[in-house]
Amino acid sequence: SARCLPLLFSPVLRLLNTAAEIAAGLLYMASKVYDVTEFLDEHPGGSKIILKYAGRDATEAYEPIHPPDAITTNLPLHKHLGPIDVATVAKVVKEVTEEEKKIQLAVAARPPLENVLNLHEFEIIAKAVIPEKAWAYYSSASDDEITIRENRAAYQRVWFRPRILRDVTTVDWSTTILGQKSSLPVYISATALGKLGHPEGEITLTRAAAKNGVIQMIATLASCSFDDIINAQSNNQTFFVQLYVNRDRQITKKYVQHAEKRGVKGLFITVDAPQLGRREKDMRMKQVDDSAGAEVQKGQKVQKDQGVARAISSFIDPSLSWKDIPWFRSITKMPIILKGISTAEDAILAYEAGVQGIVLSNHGGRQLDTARSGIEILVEVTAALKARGYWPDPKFEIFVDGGVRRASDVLKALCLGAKAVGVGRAFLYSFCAYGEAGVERAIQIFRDEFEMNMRLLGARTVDDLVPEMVDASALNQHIVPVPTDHLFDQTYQPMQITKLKL
Ligand code: 173
Repeated sequence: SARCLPLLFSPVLRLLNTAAEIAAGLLYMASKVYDVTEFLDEHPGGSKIILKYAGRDATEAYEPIHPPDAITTNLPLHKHLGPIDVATVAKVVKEVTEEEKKIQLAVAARPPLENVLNLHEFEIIAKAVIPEKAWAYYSSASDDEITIRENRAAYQRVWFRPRILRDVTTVDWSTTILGQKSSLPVYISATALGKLGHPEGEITLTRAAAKNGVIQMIATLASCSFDDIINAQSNNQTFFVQLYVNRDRQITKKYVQHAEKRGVKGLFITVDAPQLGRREKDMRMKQVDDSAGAEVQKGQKVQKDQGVARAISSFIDPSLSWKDIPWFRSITKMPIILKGISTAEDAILAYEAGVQGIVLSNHGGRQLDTARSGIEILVEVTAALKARGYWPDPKFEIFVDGGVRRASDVLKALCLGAKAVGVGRAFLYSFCAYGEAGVERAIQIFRDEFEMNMRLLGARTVDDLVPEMVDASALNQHIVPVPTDHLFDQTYQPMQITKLKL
């Protein structure tokens, strides 16, 4: 089993390093020693935490919050110093921090799960029970965070045109996504680093999804390893996988082919993140964490502006282009879906490239700020594809994500031509707040909302959801006043200005 330690006084290290280097940070993990001296300021979680464990066993602190391959992808091989006898390494005496005490109180103060009536509420509860750093990473969006707010506002510029007297005794919102059965026209979208917010991480999604016939998209940078998630499979549940394309295509090929071999039914290639957006809440948190500064780093030129996500994203290949699509087609038979399309022009190119679908998405507002919302893009995309005779085409599915908190949001997207909708943060917050049970509750809330809204809309099945059921004429007018979104406004955290040392 894994043991991980940053190292101060191990005999092995003393042979290999000067005292200064050792003080700077040698990590022991999985019974191995790593020299992380030069990595200190790149560390997404700040240097202080590494220095705290330097020279000691860091396994327990490290494992929950890092993707399984974080070390191998981020630390050059020559910094992997070798194996160590764990018995010779000092343990860190774990004291309960102020933050941990606060979290324990907040966990005890959570409302009973049945009191949670909507997906917004998971967010406010999650904020109270997860470390500040996790909240900063999950909740952050890029630049001025205009797009993340627009993702909510856009749904409010779409109004329903409900039909009546249609015998809605039974309504059925189940569907198929890429040919796979789904009990909801919603899939769990990829979000990274689930163990930052809950000790079990993304596997909570897996278990809840299995029990409820929901499809989970596994993130390349999930905290739980890909195989741990697949191994938890039950009820013959369906998985998709989200892919960040590595500069080293052999790594990507291996990952994709392994996913296919393990039965994954769709490859969602992220195409909107050649570089990660600036998420200042995430970056700010690291400033706070590093405010004491690492003595050994004084005077050194170091990159200080990396948040949690950016610091582990350097493997992502910014050279990815349309020319790569045939290669993906050649290495897998899984349906290929491009995740992060923002214009009709690119939707047409995607169709012509022969992929099986697209996700109209702005990456939860975390990439290009003031990029438009998926629901707005949907209208121009379906019109452009139709005009060329490309769509409707059962072999080309259009998905939307970003800002979805209600079944009514989903129904609007389906009316406008989406096959299904991705929900990322809302499910993430549901497991941060209550673990697996929270995810089940979130799914139950969706079911209740679908039942009511479909009855009121006069749609018995998803096939009844047509463009005539919505008025989307204001969707691309960005100055239309929208009704106050009270729940979102209460959960949304305004950004903060850096502190003056007065
Ligand atoms: O949005 C993200 O945070 C994200 O996609 C990501 C990318 C690289 C590393 C971690 C997360």
